[in-house]
Amino acid sequence: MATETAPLFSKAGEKDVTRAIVGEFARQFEEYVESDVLIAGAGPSGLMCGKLLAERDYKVLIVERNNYLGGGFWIGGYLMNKVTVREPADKVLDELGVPHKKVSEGLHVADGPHACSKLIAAACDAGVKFANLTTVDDVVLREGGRVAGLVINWTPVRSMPREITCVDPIALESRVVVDATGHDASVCRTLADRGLLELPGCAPMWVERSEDAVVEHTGEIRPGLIVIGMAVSTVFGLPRMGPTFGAMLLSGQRGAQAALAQLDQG
Ligand code: 48F
Repeated sequence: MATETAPLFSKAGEKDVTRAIVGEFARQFEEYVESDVLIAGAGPSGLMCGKLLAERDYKVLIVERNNYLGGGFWIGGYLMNKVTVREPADKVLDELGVPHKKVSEGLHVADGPHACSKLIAAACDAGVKFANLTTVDDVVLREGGRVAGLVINWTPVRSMPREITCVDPIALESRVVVDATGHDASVCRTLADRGLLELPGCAPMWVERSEDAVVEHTGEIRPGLIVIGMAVSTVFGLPRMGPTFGAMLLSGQRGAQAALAQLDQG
């Protein structure tokens, strides 16, 4: 005769699972309708910036159009998952606990999945929250041209025929907005489309110039709007750098300093 063994798992059923997801999602979403910092894009620059601001106890939400976080940091280049950083950004890898190898003078290599997952985990540990599968459509613009929030929609809405989905977006407010959307510079583009900003696009690759230039140009470009990472190249017409990530990490740090200069004023 077969004997019944006690179940391994708790008795929570389907309705409990659904309630847990809906309840927690709605609670967090409502809480983050207003935050200190909204970051568009969860690539290396956005994650780095968010981590540092959340470590200072600021309320940070990163809006990411994909279902996965990390942007281009999983893959080094040409579909190969080794990422490079040039010194001095190897120190950031040390801080994150990412193993890396010095392969030539001033150049370090790490595993993309290891580096990217450590950075995501560090941002989560610091308290950053995420709205993924969510696309930034527009900005909230206030008096004096101050960027005061982001207009967002579910990413799938974009890929559905207009006659089926006429779904209005919703808006989130924040004290500071950061454009970390990479080459697209999606937030800045909403201003450029209205003639409020020039957007020359990035110049051809030149790694020795581009990394320094991106970090130097990182900062506030309009009241309330900070630009970081590859979006800086697009906005200032700087050379691209290809598959090396030191400037993304240091630009994220510099963007966080620019945000703190505003947030710490109270
Ligand atoms: O592209 P991405 O990794 O930007 P980054 O932090 O780093 C750039 C490097 O990966 C690499 C490089 C230099 O090393 O050339 O490209 O500047 O991450 C940008 C993130 O923003 C998301 C996008 O899916 C990606 O994860 N994103 C872009 N547009 C939107 C967006 C949008 N409109 N709404 C939400 N997310």
